[in-house]
Amino acid sequence: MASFTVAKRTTSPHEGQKPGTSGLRKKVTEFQKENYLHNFVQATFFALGEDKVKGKTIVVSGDGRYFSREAIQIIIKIAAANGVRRIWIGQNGLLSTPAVSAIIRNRVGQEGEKASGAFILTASHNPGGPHEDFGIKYNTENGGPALEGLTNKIYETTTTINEFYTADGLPDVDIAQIGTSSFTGPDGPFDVEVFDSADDYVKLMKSIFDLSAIKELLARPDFSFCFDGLHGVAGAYATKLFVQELSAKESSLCNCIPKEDFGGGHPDPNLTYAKELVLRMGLGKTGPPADPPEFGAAADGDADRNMILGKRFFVTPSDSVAIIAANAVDSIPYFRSGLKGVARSMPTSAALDVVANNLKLRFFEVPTGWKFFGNLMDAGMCSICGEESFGTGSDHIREKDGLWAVLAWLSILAYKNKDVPAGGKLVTVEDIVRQYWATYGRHFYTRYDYENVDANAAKKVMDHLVELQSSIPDLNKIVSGIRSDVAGIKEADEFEYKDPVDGSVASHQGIRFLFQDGSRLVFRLSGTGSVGATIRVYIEQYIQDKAKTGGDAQETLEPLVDVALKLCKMEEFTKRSSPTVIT
Ligand code: G16
Repeated sequence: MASFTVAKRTTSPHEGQKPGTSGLRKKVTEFQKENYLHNFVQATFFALGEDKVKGKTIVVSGDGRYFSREAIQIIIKIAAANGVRRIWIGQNGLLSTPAVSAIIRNRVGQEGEKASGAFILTASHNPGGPHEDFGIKYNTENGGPALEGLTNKIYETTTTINEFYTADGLPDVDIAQIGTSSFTGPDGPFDVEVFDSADDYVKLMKSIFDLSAIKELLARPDFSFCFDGLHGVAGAYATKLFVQELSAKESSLCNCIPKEDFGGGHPDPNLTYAKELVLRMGLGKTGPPADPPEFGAAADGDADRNMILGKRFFVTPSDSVAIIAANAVDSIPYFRSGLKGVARSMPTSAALDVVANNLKLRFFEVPTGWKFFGNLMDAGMCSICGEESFGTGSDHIREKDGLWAVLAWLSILAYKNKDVPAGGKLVTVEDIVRQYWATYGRHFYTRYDYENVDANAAKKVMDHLVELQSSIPDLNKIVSGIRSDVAGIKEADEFEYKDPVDGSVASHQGIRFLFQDGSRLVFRLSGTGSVGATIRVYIEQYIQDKAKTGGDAQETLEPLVDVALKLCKMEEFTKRSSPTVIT
């Protein structure tokens, strides 16, 4: 058995290691700088403290993007030198973000051990490759991303770090082979265990959903299904889940081989980047194919985001979470005894609020960032939550979950069609959404992203918006000068959240303009980009009149979009005449 010694290496701080909305995301070239990753990993161990590190089991894996393999070996050595007892790794270093959360919460090792945390190696939906993005984040005992108390401590430590520990004599571990590699160090034994990436996760999905009902749906001659893995880590789960468990045809999967550069694509499941799926579902600009599938879905690089499509039909993420919440108790065995509550992030449309109000459910509005749902779930206050940024999930884990969302929608479709005989009229995704709008009203919604904007220009936009809020009458004069066909503003603020469980306060979480008719404009800076600043503008209008819920979203929202862009002086400050992405 190979043995290692602990070496102390001197280092100096790297600037800018402050974790964003979900971890530290930078260009690969930044991570390749001398000791860049080492500093961050050691700072995390210092911030956690010895009692959360020594003798513990830690998961290390991710979406398999470029630089992951080198990063895993570096982390193994630093972990060993810091006294970690055991590292758990998915085969080839692949584990989706939701699977990591499930493993922390549920996996029990051969000696009865459980993981105390995880380094997840991903930059999520950002592209991968030598000149693209890499990322790392730490998840804690509850399976969720570290809260701000810990990430701030990690960041502070990175600003003063002057040494890290590494295991000298520890060879690189073969992460392609399932099995355990054992070593000895000054603290005793150290093991690296490599296991199948999908087993734990598939087991969890089987305990949540009625897979036989979904299997029956997929077997119907009038139903067809396709899933696009965008060459992210979802591919490591899709064949097992959809083909082996649910008997879907292999041809229903596309881009399901995980690649370190995501096949050169942008692994972001939205109408702009999931091009192949969008065309296949008949939503492309080049004209619909002969007969698109009834249901299509995609997940992002680390498989925590999802996009749901029907035949020639897009389901907005804000509607998706509201529809799942409205149908969960009937369609998904896990929720059979009722929902504890529901939650959404602040910029997500208020569709979920209407469902919560109708079903008399507890409701919470949190800042952007999945970590903010964790305390609510741990306290048994929330079952289902979602975000406009293509994230949906439940308290089965503490991350959003792309494949869970796909199974949730298939469960709803299976339930709605359970009494529809072969040859009868299939209830489609579009039928479900239109029925939902007819019952609850529709929140027309769009988001404009201005990516890689000069950071000073972005600051000017935000400062200007903060200033505008000081007088509502003055604000309304400006608004009516821009468009006379929009309602007046009744309230404006900078969103602040007080966590009802631990009382912590998160301030400056975006600027909101709330209109008399329930419309909303929200402006915030993204916390997930790796270069410059990204300004996000969220535009929403609620229409209850059944006769009007079927309209085109961009057309309906045009007056509010006009107000939003002129109000913030987007073009004047940023010199951008149009957004990079519209979702
Ligand atoms: C992360 C967070 C989400 C957030 C999203 C976008 O997702 O977990 O909660 O909504 O970023 O954040 P921002 O608007 O700050 O860019 P992911 O999928 O990137 O890990």
